[in-house]
Amino acid sequence: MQNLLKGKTILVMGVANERSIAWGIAQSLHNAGAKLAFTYQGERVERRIKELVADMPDSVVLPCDVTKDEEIDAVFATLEKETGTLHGLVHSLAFANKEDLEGLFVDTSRAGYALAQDISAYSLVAVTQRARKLMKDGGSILTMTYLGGERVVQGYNMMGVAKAALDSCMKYLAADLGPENIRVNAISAGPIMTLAARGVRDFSTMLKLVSEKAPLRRGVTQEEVGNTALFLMSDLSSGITGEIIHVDAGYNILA
Ligand code: N5H
Repeated sequence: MQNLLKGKTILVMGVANERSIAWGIAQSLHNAGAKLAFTYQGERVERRIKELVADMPDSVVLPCDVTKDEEIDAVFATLEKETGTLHGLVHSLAFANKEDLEGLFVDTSRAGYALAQDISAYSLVAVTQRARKLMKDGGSILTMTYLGGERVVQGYNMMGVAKAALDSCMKYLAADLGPENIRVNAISAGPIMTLAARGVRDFSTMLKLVSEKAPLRRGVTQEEVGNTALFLMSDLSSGITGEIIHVDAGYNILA
C-alpha cells in the first residue's frame, strides 16, 4: 500500500488532536505516499496540529472556519498557488450545541438547528464547490457520517438530522460531479473516543454497549477508518460513488 497515493495531493479538514478520526485518516494517506494539506479551526488546535504534522515536511496547514466563505476561499486560493491540482478531500467535521445533543430533539431551537446544519452538512457543499475547480484530473471526496442519520439513535438528536442532510448532500454532489470523474462518498464509523465525543454525556456507556453487540464484538479504531479512507481516496475504489461504507464492526446490520 506504500505507493497507492503517490503523486496525489489531499486536503484533510477536521484534525483537532491525535485522537481525531481525521488524524487516523491522515496517517493512512501519508503512509500511502500522499502529499497532505490540513485545515484547522482555532488557535489551540493550530498549536496541536503543527506538532502533529512536524514529521510530514511537505504538508500545508491552513486556518478555516467553515461558517465563513472568505476563509474557505482563502484555503483554496492558497492550495491553487502551492499545489495547483487537488486529487482528494476529506471532510471530517461537525458541530451541534451541547444542549441540542441532550434531552429531546423536539426542543431544538431555530438557531441550534441552523448552526448544526451549517457546520455539519452545508460545509460539505461549500468545500466541494471550491475543490471541484482544483480537481482537474478527477478526484475523490469523503465525508464522515453516523448511523444516527439513517435511524433514530437515542441522544444523537440534532446531529442525526444534520447527518441525514449530509448523507443526502453527499449523494446529490456525487450525481453532479460524476461526469467530471469526481467521486463523493461517506464513511459511517462506529463510535470512537475523540475530543468531540468526549464531551458527550454517557458516551463511554454507548461505546461499551455497541462493542458488546456488534457482530465483531468490538469497536473500531481510527486506523480502520483510515484504511477505508485510503481505499476511497485511491483508484482501487474507482467504481464507487454516492456510497455510505459502514466501518462499524457490523453494528448497522442489527435490528
Ligand atoms: C448517540 C451518540 C451520542 C450523542 C451525540 C454525539 C454527537 C457528537 C458529534 C458532535 C460533532 C459533537 C459536538 O458538536 C460537541 C460540541 O457540542 C462540544 N464539543 C466541542 O466543541 C469540542 C471541543 C470540539 C472538538 O467538537 C467539535 N465538534 O468541533 C453518538 C455516538 C454514539 C457516536 C458519535 C460520537 C458520533 C459523532 O457524530 O461523532
